[in-house]
Amino acid sequence: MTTILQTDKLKNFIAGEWQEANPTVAVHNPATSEEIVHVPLSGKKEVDQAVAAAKQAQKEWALVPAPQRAEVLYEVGNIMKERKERLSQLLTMENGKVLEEARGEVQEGIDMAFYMAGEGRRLFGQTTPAELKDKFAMSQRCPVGVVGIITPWNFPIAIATWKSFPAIVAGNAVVWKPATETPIMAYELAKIFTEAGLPKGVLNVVFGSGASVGDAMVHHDDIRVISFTGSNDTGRDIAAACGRQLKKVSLEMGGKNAVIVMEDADLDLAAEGIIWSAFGTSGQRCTACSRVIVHEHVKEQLEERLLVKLEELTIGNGLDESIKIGPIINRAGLEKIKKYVQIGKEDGATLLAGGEEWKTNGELKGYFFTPTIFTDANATMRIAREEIFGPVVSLIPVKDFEEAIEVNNQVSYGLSSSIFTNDVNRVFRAQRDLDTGIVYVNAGTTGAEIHLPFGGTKGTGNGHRDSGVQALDVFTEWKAIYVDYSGKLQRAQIDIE
Ligand code: UN1
Repeated sequence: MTTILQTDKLKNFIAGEWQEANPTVAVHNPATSEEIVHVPLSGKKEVDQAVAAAKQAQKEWALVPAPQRAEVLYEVGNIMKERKERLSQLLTMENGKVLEEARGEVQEGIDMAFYMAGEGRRLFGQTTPAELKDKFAMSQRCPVGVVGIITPWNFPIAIATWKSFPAIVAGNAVVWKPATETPIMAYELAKIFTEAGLPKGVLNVVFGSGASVGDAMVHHDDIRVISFTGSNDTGRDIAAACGRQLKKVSLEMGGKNAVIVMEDADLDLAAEGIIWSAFGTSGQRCTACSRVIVHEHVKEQLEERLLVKLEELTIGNGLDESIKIGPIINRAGLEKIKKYVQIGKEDGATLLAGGEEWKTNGELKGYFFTPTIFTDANATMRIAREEIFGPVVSLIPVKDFEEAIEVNNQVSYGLSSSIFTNDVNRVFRAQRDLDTGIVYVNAGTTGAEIHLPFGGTKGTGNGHRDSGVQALDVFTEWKAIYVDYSGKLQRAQIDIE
């Protein structure tokens, strides 16, 4: 590993310098349990240093014209393109997702670089008529200052780009806490930013746990925005702490996403969509399909098709191109999945396939779980309500379209949903009535594109969106500007003729 990474101990990136911090903890490849690098467990001291550096750098950065700020992002995109294969290999090593998916994730970051670089020449505000004569009115986006981003291990580079690129093009400086399970993508991205010419201090990376680094960021007076993707419990704590400080906070906290399969659907296509969105990334996506709401008339036909397609899923080390299903991130993740399978059985769902840890004959020492399908589940069961974050999907039979929509909307999350049908009227009713931030028609629940808003309703978030032009709303303040060129005092709402 040292040979590819050229280091066996990562350092924080503060004020443009690599700074050693202690103690450190080992990071393991989840497919092999092999130690790949050590990462610092920093604390408040390092956060304070990073925020001070960011605050200093942001003053200058905000004065750089946005199209020039964007030039750095174009360069970041170019370097990421050149290094796509290296980044993908490293991503598979630290996260476990199969190489094809790792390449897809890196591509998502490249797309975000060019998309947000384009914003350097937009960042549109509005001009609007003023209500008084000889008066001009406009609104403008302004940077907020120092922003804190906290990113998860399941998309360690894509989600980081969704947050850091809009923040940087808008003229903010960033303090970033990546997940300790997947620090290599942060290390690589910080190096790329440096080579692309980002001024020192505009991006700072502080490695460490949520309890120390994350907490220090959330409570730091000079961090004006927190953008977080991660667990629901942590997100709620962050929201409460930010609320007390009147700090802007953007949260994305997962889903309990469903594919609806109506009786008129193309069942082969539906089965393919379900398999990909339920078992891709071993189900460790916020957008993963974990419920299938199926019309009772086609339930058995769908089950048959799913079982056939399941046979094609090879499990193993994602670096091997023939593998379709990689490992679970760590022991705790695996234990959680096992626990939910047990709960599903106890609650009376029927186990159709999988349901157990995948044994590796001693060759691979990682954490693997077989793709698992429950059937005849109902909407009240815990496996149909709680986020499992693993390759487990539950079929819930329903009588009609109305019931399908109701079951979809019953959960406390609202990230993604999907419907397979060939009835155009149902398509339009579904896209109106599905209470999620993302809706797919005749496709699974994963695969969001970066130029559209990413996020959801209810327990998934707090109304903000990652990616898309909407991400700029998180990292900018609106300023309304009035210029009176009448040469006299004109009172709004009063001096109207
Ligand atoms: C996530 O799981 O948090 O839509 C992100 C998708 C990917 C991003 C997932 N483009 O599945």
